[in-house]
Amino acid sequence: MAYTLIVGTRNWSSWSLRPFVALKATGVPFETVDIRLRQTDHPTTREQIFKHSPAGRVPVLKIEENGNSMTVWDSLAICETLAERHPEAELWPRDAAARAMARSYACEMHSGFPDLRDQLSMDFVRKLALPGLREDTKTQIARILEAWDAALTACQGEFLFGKLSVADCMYAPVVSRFDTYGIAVPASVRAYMDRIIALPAMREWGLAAQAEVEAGIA
Ligand SMILES: N[C@@H](CCC(=O)N[C@@H](CS)C(=O)NCC(=O)O)C(=O)O
Repeated sequence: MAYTLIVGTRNWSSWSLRPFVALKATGVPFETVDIRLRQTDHPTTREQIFKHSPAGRVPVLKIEENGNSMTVWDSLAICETLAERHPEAELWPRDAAARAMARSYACEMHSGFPDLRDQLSMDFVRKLALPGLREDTKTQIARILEAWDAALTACQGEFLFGKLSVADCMYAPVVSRFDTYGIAVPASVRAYMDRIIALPAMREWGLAAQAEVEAGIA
């Protein structure tokens, strides 16, 4: 069995970061293929991504197994597939009620917060000035802080649902964004953010993102 994760420019690709953190949590070795986003010269970003996925977006996970090749695209589909294939990693909580809640958190992130994404785009290694926020962006930030606080208070664990789960993976880029733009957060949330930032997967991602910045491609 061999995994290859196709990711976008590390400094920017918030969607790619999610399954990277999940894949690291499984402990299974994997290769990465980096595709430069926002590349308009030949070959364009789109052309490169289409070599790997019919959806034309990263992340993409390729699984080679028993002579067969399988392609999974979309961050949440990849995280779900990893959770199913590696139950020992407990990427979803064991308890059914907690699992339903963690799924709600992951899906709320996956399908929501458009203004936050638009105004506070991920720039993994930089610290940037907070732009003037729209009311919708402020509401979305408040909702995320409320959701994190509720889960951390209920579970009293290191991560949203105790052990690192897909919910944390889905929110890892939001942690990075809050850090980049210096969003004011309560102490309990700050401690949670620091634990996410300290994950080896985040550090490894950060080194690759830093290299991109130094190379002038991000
Ligand atoms: N909902 C998708 C979104 C994926 C997505 O939008 N990826 C961006 C990069 S972060 C992309 O591939 N953009 C293609 C491009 O820039 O041409 C997911 O969860 O994976």
